[in-house]
Amino acid sequence: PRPIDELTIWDDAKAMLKKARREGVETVHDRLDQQTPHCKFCELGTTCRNCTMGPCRVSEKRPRGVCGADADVIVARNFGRFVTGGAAGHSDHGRDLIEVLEAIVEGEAPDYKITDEGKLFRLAGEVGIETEGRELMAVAEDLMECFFADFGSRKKSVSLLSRVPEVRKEKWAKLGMTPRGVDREIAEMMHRTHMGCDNDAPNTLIHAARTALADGWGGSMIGTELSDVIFGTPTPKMSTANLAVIKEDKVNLLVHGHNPVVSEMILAAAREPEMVARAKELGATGINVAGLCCTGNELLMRQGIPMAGNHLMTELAIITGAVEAVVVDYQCIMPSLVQISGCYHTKFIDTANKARFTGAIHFDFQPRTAMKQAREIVSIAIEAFAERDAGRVEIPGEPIEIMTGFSNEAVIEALGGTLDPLVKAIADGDIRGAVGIVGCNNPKIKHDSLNVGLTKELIKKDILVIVTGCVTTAAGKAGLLVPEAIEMAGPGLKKICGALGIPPVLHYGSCVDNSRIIQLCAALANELGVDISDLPVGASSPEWYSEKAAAIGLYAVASGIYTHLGHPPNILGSETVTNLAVSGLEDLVGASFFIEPDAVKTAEMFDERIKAKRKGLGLSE
Ligand code: SF4
Ligand code: WCC
Ligand code: FE2
Repeated sequence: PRPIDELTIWDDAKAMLKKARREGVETVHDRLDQQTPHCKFCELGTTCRNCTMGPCRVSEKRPRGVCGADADVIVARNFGRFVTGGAAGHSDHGRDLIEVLEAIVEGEAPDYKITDEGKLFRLAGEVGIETEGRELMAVAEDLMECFFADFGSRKKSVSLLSRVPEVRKEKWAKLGMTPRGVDREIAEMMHRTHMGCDNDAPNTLIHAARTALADGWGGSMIGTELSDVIFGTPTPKMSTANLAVIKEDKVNLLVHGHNPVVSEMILAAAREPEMVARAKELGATGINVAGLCCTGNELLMRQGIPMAGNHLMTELAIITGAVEAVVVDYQCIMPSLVQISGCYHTKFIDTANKARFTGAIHFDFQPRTAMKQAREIVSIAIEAFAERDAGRVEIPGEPIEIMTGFSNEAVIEALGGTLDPLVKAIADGDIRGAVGIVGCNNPKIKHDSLNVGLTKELIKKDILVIVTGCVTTAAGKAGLLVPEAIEMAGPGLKKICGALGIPPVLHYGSCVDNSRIIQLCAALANELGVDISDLPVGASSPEWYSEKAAAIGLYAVASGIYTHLGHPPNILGSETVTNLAVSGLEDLVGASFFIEPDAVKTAEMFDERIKAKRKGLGLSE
């Protein structure tokens, strides 16, 4: 096995990896070793399994599959389906929020309510629903219908494109990139990539971009906005992160996955006095709900609950031996968590019929019965406390302080109600530009080394960083999510963030909340009367692994945002596809991807880009 020091930058992770080796518990790193080297064809994207005349693997020696498809076609199809998997994940999550809104409107969800009524009315106004003098529930019903229709096939474009600058929409229309309906684009990609359909790589990629845009400006954005409506729009607050948020004297319940519909209810149940009383009867001092991955981000942003870890910490959290239950919904949940839970007293509980895990305790979590089910789940966690083996508990380190809760609404409020102060700070060069650093961990990359490394490099250059997803915990553990982190930033950021009392790295939420970032970009572009591609901004996913991250990257690029990936997707087997991704898209949508595994070089690339964009806007470098 590789030395533990090479696997991660964190002490808490190293301590648990040592414990895992001591206790004979297998982790993601061990399995990566078993899987290495990977299949070369698959790495290049030149393998096709789309029909049973194959499977085919193309190379210089055998350049066409049985049907005649070449590497360009095969790579484009594979990448198209890959992105579509991600768009489907985010968007189906968004749909679940519409279904909860529907249940609220129909009076079928007694445990949920509309928390941010103002936001619901604002949203309705944005998509052209009459709000003047109307009842909340009537407007909510119209909004629910409008968003459901965004998933269908009869619209010319998804409704929240109302936020996009006209010039950008014209570009999309010309290219055939306008997202019409979320499910429609997803289904059409499956059609196009069936044998004998779209056999022109650039054409397939244009549709991949359209599908990604349906995610960013459709499914994800609806997910974010309705989560705010139902659970409240985030406001700045303090919390903590790392494995030490797990408490030796408490019942520890970790929520993992993405959908706040489940985790919010779990948290509410865990706060009930009867639940706490039962935990105390069993000798605990209380119940501690902490987060993993994105449902953790959701609860962190809105409720300030602590974050136990990101993607590569999920196995390690259980290895502390102090976790009574892991409650999951869907996405990014390693099935290995079931086996690791089995090595301890930990109960592994799944809650979604569309994401079941063999060996888990299953709940078919429904809006109508949410609180009752949440109580049952929390009770399972509490009772498990009695089974904990104190001799196997090891919780490393001390929790690190973080600041969270930066929705666009909160940011605008902090700025005094308009974007003007932000525009001025950018014009003055105090904030030279902004980069959203988002996404995952990948065991092929030293855990969080690039996530943290790039963030630090950028703020030194007075480039504001916005983080979401699993980069949140990385930035937080590195001490970058507190106001004091301005000491690590350049003079301009130090001045502006210091005056506002905010960190130079802002936590903007979960992965679907990347929609908040593109919304902010669109608002800035509209304010300046330019296209998004004219802004001094960028996006990065340094340690990405998932289909969803690819969808996010592609909707960022298609929206006009220069986007960095720390390692390439499986497209290098086609020069056409690779060239399009890293340069050709620039001519089409005004932005492209760039691939760079080094944090310092990446920061320099962003710096150059931001200089050029500032110059284009007539600003000093
Ligand atoms: Fe092979 Fe073509 Fe079938 Fe793909 S679609 S498996 S390349 S024959
Ligand atoms: Ni979003 Fe990436 Fe984390 Fe999963 S939770 S691992 S997609 S960043
Ligand atoms: Fe393969």
